[in-house]
Formats: sequence, C-alpha cells, structure tokens
Amino acid sequence: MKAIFIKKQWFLCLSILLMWIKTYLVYKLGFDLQINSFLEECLLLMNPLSFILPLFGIGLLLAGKKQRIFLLAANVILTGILIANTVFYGFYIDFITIPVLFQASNMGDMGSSVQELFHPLYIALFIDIALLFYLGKRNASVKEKAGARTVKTYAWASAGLILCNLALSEAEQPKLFTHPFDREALVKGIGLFHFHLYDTVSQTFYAGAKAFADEDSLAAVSNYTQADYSKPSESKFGLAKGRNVIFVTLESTQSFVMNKRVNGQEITPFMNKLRKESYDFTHFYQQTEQGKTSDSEFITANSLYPSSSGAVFFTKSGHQFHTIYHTLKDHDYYSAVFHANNKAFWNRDEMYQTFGIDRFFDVDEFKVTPEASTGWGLKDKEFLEQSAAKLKKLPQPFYSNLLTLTNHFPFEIGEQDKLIDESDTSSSLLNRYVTTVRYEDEALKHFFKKLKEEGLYDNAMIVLMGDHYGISEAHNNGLAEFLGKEEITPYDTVQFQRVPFIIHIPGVTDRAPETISAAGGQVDVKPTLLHLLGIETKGSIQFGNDLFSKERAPFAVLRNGSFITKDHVYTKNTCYRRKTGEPLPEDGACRHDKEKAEQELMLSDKVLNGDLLRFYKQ
Ligand code: GP9
Ligand code: MN
Repeated sequence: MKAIFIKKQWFLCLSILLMWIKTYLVYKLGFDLQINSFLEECLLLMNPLSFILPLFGIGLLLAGKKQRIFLLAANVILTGILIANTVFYGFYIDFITIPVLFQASNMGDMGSSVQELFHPLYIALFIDIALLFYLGKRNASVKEKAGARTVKTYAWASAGLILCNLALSEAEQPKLFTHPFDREALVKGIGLFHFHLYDTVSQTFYAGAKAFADEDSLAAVSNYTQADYSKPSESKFGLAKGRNVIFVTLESTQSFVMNKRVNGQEITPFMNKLRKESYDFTHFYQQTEQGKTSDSEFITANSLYPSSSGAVFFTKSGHQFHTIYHTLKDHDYYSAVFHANNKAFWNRDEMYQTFGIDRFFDVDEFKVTPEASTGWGLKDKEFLEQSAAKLKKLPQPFYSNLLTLTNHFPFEIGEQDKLIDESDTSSSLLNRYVTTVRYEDEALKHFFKKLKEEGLYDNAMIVLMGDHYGISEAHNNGLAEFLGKEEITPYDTVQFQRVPFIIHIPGVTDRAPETISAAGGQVDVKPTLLHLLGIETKGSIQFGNDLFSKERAPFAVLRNGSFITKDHVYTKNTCYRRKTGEPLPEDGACRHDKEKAEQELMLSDKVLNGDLLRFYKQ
C-alpha cells in the first residue's frame, strides 16, 4: 500500500522530503537554536514535517500539471520564508513577525545593512526546486486525483503528527503558548512555519482585544501601578527644576565598551570622564524588542514595555498615550526631536504627533553634504553641531531628544574619522564597532563644547542613553575574545543588554557625582526625569520607578521575560546569582520575581493592545 502510494505520488513524496530536509538544514545552519535536550532535537526534526505534510497534502486533490505547479509554488513560498527569516535572524537573532512585515517601509533606507546580511549561498536553497522542476517535466506525473480513502488516511496521519508535535512541545516547554514573545521556544517546539501561523492568529486576537476593552480593564492595571509606585527621594526631587532637557539617544551603544581600551586607547574617553561628573547608572538595561530605536523612544516616553512583536510605532500609532511630552506640556515645556533621517522611518512622523511632540527636525531640516555623511547619512558630529544651533532657537524651557545615527549597523566609517584602531577579534563587525563608538564619543565631546558656546550648557540637564544592543548574540565568539572570556553564557548575554544612562546636571552632578549600581531600565526613565524636574508622577500608569527613590527595589525586566533583581538574574529558565553569575540548581529563588516580571509584561501588553489609555483620566 505504502509502496504503491510512493510510486504513484512520487512527485509529492519527493517534494515533501526535500522541503523537510531543507527546513531542517536551515534550522541548523541559518539559526543558532540552543538545543537543551534530546526531546528538543526530536521536535526540531519533526516539526517541519508536521507543517509540510498537511500543506503539501492538498496536492492529493490535484493531478498532473496542476499538482506540480501547486507543489513547486508551495516550495518557493516556504523557501522565501526560510531565506527572509535567515537574513533577519542574521542581525536580530529573532524571527520575523507579521507586524515586522508592515515595517517594510523602513527597508528602503536600510541599503547598506541589508547588503551586509544577504549571502549568495541562500540561492542554493532553490536547487531542489530546480531539480523537482526538471524531474517533473521529464517523468510521468500522477494522472488523477487521489481516491477518498487515500486522502482520508493521509489527513489522519497529518492530524496525528500535528497533535503529537503540539503535545510534545507543550510537555517540553510548559506555558509555550502563553509566552508569545519567546519566539525561539516556539520555533524549536512547533516549528518556523507553524510559528508564523500562530503569530497571524495572535495578531488578529490583539486586534479584537481593543474592541472588548473598557474602563474596568484599566482599573486592574492602575491598581498594580499604584501599588508599585515609589515616592521620589527628597534630595533629588526638583533638583533640575525648570532646566532645559537635552536627551541624547546613543545609537546601538552598549555599556561593555565603556572603560575599555583597544591597543591602549580608550574607546569612550569623553564619556568615561563625564560619568565621573554625573549620575552614572552602571546596571541600566535596554528593554527594546523588534522596534529597536523606536522601542527605546516608546519606553522612555511612556514608561510602558514595548510590544513583544513588531514596533509599537507602526502597530499602535493610532492609540492614545500619555507621554512625558504631554506631562511636560502641562508644565509649560516645549518639546522637540532631532534626527537626521527620513521622517517616516519607524513611522515617526505619525507617532510623534500621537506623543504630543511639538516639533520634529528630520533630515530635511539639516544641511547634509557628502563629506559630512556616512552609511546612514549625516555624521553625528555635524548632526549634533547643527542641532545645538537649532536648540538655541527653541522656546524655553524645552525637552529635546537628539537621536544619533553614525554608530549604526554595519558600523562603517571613513578612515579620517577612525580615531582608534579596529579591535582584533574574529568578528569584523565588533572590530569596526569600537571605531564607530569612538567616533560617537568624540562627537559628544564636540557637542558639549557647542552647548557651552551657545550658552545652553549651564541651565541644562543633559541625559545620555544607549537605545539597544549593537552587537548581537551572533557575535558571541568575538565578544568572548574582546573581553578575554572563555565563553558567553546566557547570564552574560543579559549583562550585554546594559546600556549607558548618564544624567549630567552642570553645577550639581559635577560637584556631587554618584554611581548607581542598582538594576534599572528604560521604563524607569520617565518617572526619574520627571521627578528631577520637580513633577510628581503619582497616579500615572507607568511600569517604571524613580531610580533615585529609596523605596524602589532594584528590578529590570527585559522584553523576552529575562529579569534582573538585587540578587538574581533570570534568563532562559535559569536563575543565576547576580554577583557571580553562578546558576542556581532550582529556580525557586527567582520564582516570586518571575511572577512580578510576567505580571508587568502582561499588564503593559493589556494597556497597549486594549488602547487602555483612552480611558485614563488624570
Ligand atoms: C533610524 C534610526 C535607527 O532612523 O533610528 O534605527 P534602528 O535600526 O536602530 O532601530
Ligand atoms: Mn537604534
């Protein structure tokens, strides 16, 4: 029976087999999936088949040329999905989600980044299609559709395989389906193709969440945030009252380069010095997800977590928010964002209106010459210099956000701007990264000089913050060499999410600098800054806390569910001792905080998906 089926449906069987092998190969070579058990390996091998079998099975209802065309088309589409995910994974160490596809308008501006990621070897993934095409043409194809009995048996077999796959995945990873942000676990369990299906269904569900939300939904969130509120420190509250705020977002800048040297030369000499004259947060974590810079802007403006998939800037620009810009407007502040890129990138032009930002200086407002440009456009030095002149003309007091760009993947810069040697690791990306960070540091030094010249320095509160990682896990080997470590563990990967957060208040922090090592994150920025400006945040829907508050317990939750507390780091189902990085045998020590972390992410998602701030009354 089996032999007859294979003989008759040889084209279908061969298509399934080749697609199955190809998918498994891409899993192994294109992604860096951590396999922790034999069952996980079995699931990885089995899950492509549990999608391909039913999909390609539709071919049983077709005959001759129609069947061939259907199977080849399905193969081409699935191959396209594999390639797109591999390219995306190459940089983001993540899988594509539906909302990410709506960010395609960003792609046009990403020329150099995409080129760097595409590899000609991807073309090899079409070899089986060419082979199938050739064999299909040369050999006899199935004459008629399969009989009812065959279809029925096939359907039962497919359904059985899917059920078995789902059950084993859930057994291996309990709560798999309630943690949509753990995409690696989903891909390892149910497979890449099923993951895309699951993602599509979840997105539809989110759309429904808004329709059913009401004021009571907000009350549950509000109860939590009120209970979690910590009151400002008396000595810090209002310390920068009435000052202009100059917030500089440092593109892709991570903390691991601070105070490090390459061939004896410091990578961040200016910032190293500035930190000693500032409030310097050494354990400040980035909490972004697929929206990268725009997520960092979203988190800091709202004290909410970003979306677990896609960029809020795209998916929720029509929602209502109560941002730091709105609050400051009520206190007579003028607000402006400076960024020398196309205004539509990350849908900023739309979202900035939603955020209540008064003015957006996009690329059209800057003088951009070829000499002053590199990969992503105007270089930071010129960008910051021109911005300083524009800041001078703003109504005061103002709150400004200046988004730098030179230190962006793929971290390329002209020889004349290389102020330091490249590093010498096996990752050329990391080697270049130190040179672009060094350039950024120099641009900041120049900017501070300009601020002084423009008379803006003394009455300012200057804040520097890294937006997200620049060097992903794909470069762990290089990172290990750079830091002289044997290997990079998941605990280290959490540590790599630390980004600089420096608050410099001339006349205040230079006299009494502080180093704050308690864990915090981008959600904490809004209450921290508002309290420094003497504006109370009690009553706000916010998941962050004033980093200076004596009542606050150190806590930072990353968007993938990892978190950091005073004593522990939790990631990838393991609880580590924070000080030593030693894994604890049981995750009991982390259990209570894990519940809190999950609750925060869940409640923040509720606000986002339900558009709950439309019910917020001050
Ligand atoms: C683009 C800039 C960089 O305008 O914000 O975006 P990123 O790729 O880092 O999210
Ligand atoms: Mn960025």
